[in-house]
Amino acid sequence: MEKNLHNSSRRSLLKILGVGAGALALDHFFQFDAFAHQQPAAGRALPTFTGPGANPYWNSVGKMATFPQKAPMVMLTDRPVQLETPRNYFLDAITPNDAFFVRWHLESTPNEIDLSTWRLRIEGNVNNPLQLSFPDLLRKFKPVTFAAVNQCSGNSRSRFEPRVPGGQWGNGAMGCARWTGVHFREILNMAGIKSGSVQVQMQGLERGKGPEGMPSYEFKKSLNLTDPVLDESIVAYAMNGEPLPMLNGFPVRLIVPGYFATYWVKCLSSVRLLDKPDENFWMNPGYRVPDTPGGNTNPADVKAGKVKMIPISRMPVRSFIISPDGDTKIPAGLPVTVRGIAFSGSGPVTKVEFSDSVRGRWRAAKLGEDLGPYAFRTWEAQWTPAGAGNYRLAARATDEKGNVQPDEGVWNPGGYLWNKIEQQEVTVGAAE
Ligand SMILES: Nc1nc2c(c(=O)[nH]1)N[C@H]1C(S)=C(S)[C@@H](COP(=O)(O)O)O[C@H]1N2
Ligand SMILES: [Mo]
Repeated sequence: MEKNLHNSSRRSLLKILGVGAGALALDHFFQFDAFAHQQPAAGRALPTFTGPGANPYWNSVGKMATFPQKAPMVMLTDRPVQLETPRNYFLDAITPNDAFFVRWHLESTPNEIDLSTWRLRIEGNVNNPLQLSFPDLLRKFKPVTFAAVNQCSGNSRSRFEPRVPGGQWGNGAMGCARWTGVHFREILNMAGIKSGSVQVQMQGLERGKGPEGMPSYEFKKSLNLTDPVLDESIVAYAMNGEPLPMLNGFPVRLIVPGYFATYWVKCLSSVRLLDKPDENFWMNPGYRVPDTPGGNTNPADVKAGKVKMIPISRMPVRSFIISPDGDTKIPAGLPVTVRGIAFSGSGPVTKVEFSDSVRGRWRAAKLGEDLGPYAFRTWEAQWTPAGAGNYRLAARATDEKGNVQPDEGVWNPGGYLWNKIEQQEVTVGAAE
């Protein structure tokens, strides 16, 4: 799954990044009206299938907006910036940088970074605290590259019934890129972890509103030092062979393959070894899921205080139909190629099945190129609608561990872990 970045592209990265080109002005773009609070019909979840017509609800309900280094994207909020990737980009397994979704929690996100003074600090319970410069990261460690899906814990939250608070994402709070960087473990080893350390904490550069010391003033996430995912995690300085867009965490972010994006700390600036578990807001109560099968519970049990909550970790298996998207009528009797993607946080997708009706039989779809166990896997299925009418197309993925997408939606108070089988309604017309 790993391969060295070619020396030439490393050199050009050094060149691009070494001369202070990291100073990217984000503050000179026009402001948007406050649609920050726009939500679909109060109290009603969006449908769990996407239908034909101009507003098929695959994405969230928002206006298109163009931010620096970004193509037009569906905007949820502008402060902090939250942008969803439009559906059509998922026809490919790799999501382009300029269309990769954006999610920040705090308002004051960095607009520019001066790489000549920027340092990555490794501190806390270590023998040898480090301050690594950007060239240090490129020169002192062996680069590795792999593709992995970054998905927000709250992707598809707008489907939750009953509705839960939080960004009402459609399905576009996810993306897959080829990440290049250095093994997190190598950096930790260089600093020398002192005995008695239990977790490693990652902190981003941005700050929140209000006084220092407020629970959410800084964005900090931690992983257990015993978690095997640390051996696969990298500090990435390139995304699809280019510097990370500022909004996606320039100059470096953590990549935690298989885990939800909340741990993929952007604009990573401090790595801190802790001798006790991190209880900061973003670890507790933030980003917790019920300690139940599939993270499923119900409002009554939560209210009764019966539900034990644990930190979110791996992404469940999912698949999506990307085309047809329901917008155009399909002629009866002619073959259509149904296309989509699938992925899982627990190793490779082994099977995608396709069906053309809710009670219909599942049949195997053809899997596309394998870009590694944590990447999107494209799939396609040939389908010839027999006659005119409305059809509900569905896709269902299975991963190597035998996990398969459920028929019913999950419910938990954070609006996390949605992976119900997706349906796409299409209209088939008589061929004229
Ligand atoms: N510094 C920092 N890193 C962060 C966050 C943040 O608010 N600040 N949000 C996390 C969450 S919850 C998500 S979904 C992803 C979004 O990554 P993206 O904006 O590159 O798509 O970043 C993660 N890393
Ligand atoms: Mo997220």
